[in-house]
Amino acid sequence: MTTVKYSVPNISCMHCVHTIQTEVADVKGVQSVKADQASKMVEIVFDAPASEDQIKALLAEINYPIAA
Ligand SMILES: [Cu+2]
Repeated sequence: MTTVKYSVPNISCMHCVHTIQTEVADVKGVQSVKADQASKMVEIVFDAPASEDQIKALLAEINYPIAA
């Protein structure tokens, strides 16, 4: 099990939080997703077959790219 924490500057409201949590939770292997509006951070716990590259690509695709 791997836990990652990303800064996602595009989080601006509860709708963003909901979208991120729903989309990332759909990835096979993802155990939990916690997006936080105040800190603009997303914490994700996952296992194979999910990968960090896949999660990063998905976030970019739904318009919530991770801060460089
Ligand atoms: Cu929003």
